[in-house]
Amino acid sequence: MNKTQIQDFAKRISGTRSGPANERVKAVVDRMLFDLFVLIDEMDVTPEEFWAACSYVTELGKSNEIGLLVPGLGVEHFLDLRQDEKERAAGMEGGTPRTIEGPLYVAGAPVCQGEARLDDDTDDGEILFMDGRVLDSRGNPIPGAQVEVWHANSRGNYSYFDPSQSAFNLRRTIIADAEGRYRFRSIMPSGYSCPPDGPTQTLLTLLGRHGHRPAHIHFFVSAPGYRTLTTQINIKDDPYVHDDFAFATRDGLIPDVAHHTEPAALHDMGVNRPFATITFDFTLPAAVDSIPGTLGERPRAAA
Ligand code: MBD
Ligand code: FE
Repeated sequence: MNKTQIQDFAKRISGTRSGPANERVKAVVDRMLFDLFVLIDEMDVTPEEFWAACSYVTELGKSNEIGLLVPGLGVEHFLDLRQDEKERAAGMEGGTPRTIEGPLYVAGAPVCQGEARLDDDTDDGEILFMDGRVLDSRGNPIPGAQVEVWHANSRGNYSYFDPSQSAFNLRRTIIADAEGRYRFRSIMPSGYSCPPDGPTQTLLTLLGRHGHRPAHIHFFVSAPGYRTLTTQINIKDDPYVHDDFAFATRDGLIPDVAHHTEPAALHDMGVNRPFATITFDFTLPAAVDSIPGTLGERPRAAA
């Protein structure tokens, strides 16, 4: 089609109104429709293809997988890149890199002081001890900082979404001690894979892609006066550590993992099987007026 024909029709749609509008929504939808018309035209999308795409979106919503396809297509990481850029422009310096939240956070996990045990003692995965400090950008500890942590079990599944796990298994909020220190005992997570029969994996397969994430642990780290950090660490030995379907791996988020088997080490930690340790410090940039310092709003599960 000729471009003016597309433009004219798009203009007719955007010019149609019979009452007050939300101007922001209207501007985005007007633009989206024009871009969609151009795409359909230039790529010669057939009606069959178009209606198949509509069925796909319906299925995606019904399966509650929108939050899974968004990271899978790199859109959630793209939002991170834009947020990084905004913060750079506002002069917000340094700090632990952010990376995506993903769709599996659940609000309301038990709050613990200084340390926590995350697992309910039913998972025979490798025992994991993780510790570290929450620091400001000068390297000073932030006492009382809040470290929310959540991760998958040794089969790659998250409590709440996996009803076979106990409530808030592998989810806690830890309040850092007077030295800004947090520590927890848990079990080593496994990587996550998209449901093999779900719409996200269906599209990934059509794109010639897998739907696997490396093993990882999620965090929200916050303290008054600092910008809330959403991040994850990745488990170094995982074969997918640099091949994440959600594009969330970043430099600075792959700490060393030490594996301990010596009887004396087991004795010291009060455990009866080999364990791993990870030490990781979080650095929070100071809040600035022009950038929201708290967690951005999005739909989140709450138990
Ligand atoms: C996850 O565990 C996750 O963190 C993301 C981003 C997507 C799917 C599963
Ligand atoms: Fe995850």
